[in-house]
Amino acid sequence: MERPLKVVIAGEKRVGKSTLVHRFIHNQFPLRGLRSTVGFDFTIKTITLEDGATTVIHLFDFGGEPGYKKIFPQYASDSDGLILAFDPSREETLDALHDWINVYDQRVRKKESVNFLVSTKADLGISTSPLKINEFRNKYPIAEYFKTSALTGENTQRVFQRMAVIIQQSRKK
Ligand SMILES: Nc1nc2c(ncn2[C@@H]2O[C@H](COP(=O)(O)OP(=O)(O)OP(=O)(O)O)[C@@H](O)[C@H]2O)c(=O)[nH]1
Ligand SMILES: [Mg+2]
Repeated sequence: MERPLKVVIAGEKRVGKSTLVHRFIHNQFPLRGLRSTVGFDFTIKTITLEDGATTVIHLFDFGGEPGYKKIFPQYASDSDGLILAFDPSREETLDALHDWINVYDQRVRKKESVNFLVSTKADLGISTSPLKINEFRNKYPIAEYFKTSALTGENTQRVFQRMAVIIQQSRKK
């Protein structure tokens, strides 16, 4: 069997990482809200791709507490994919992603991982300036950018589907 795809999700506290994962796994918005993640949560999910093939994803959802940046590289260093999440209603959470990337540094810069930039909470109707997004994308090798909402389900399956497809393509090279 094919090696599972290891995907890591990072970003500041309360941007909605765990809620995005919850929506992806259970197809539901957690009504009571989730607790802040302590360390990281690990989830395994089998997904079916558009061509009917199945693949297993191992998801590591990191808590955004600054102290976790120390443990992040140790667990993230051999991952295939990185999802960088920010909350458009708090633009500083986009700026803070530079820090998360710096911790993850080598794999991103050497293009050893497939990196996505993901904004959350699209249902709030606050968008980030395309200029800022482009600036970020020019600085780092970001394969794709998605606007998501765990509340409405917008793009929540698509992010993970695309991640799986692109990782598989990069493995075949
Ligand atoms: N309106 C709206 N709120 C959201 C959405 N996703 C998450 N939230 C809210 O944002 C808050 C934080 O969500 P979490 O998923 O716990 O955030 P996190 O990034 O995992 O936070 P840490 O584990 O502390 O790093 C919660 O109150 C969620 O209900 C969304 O798509 N829309
Ligand atoms: Mg969390």
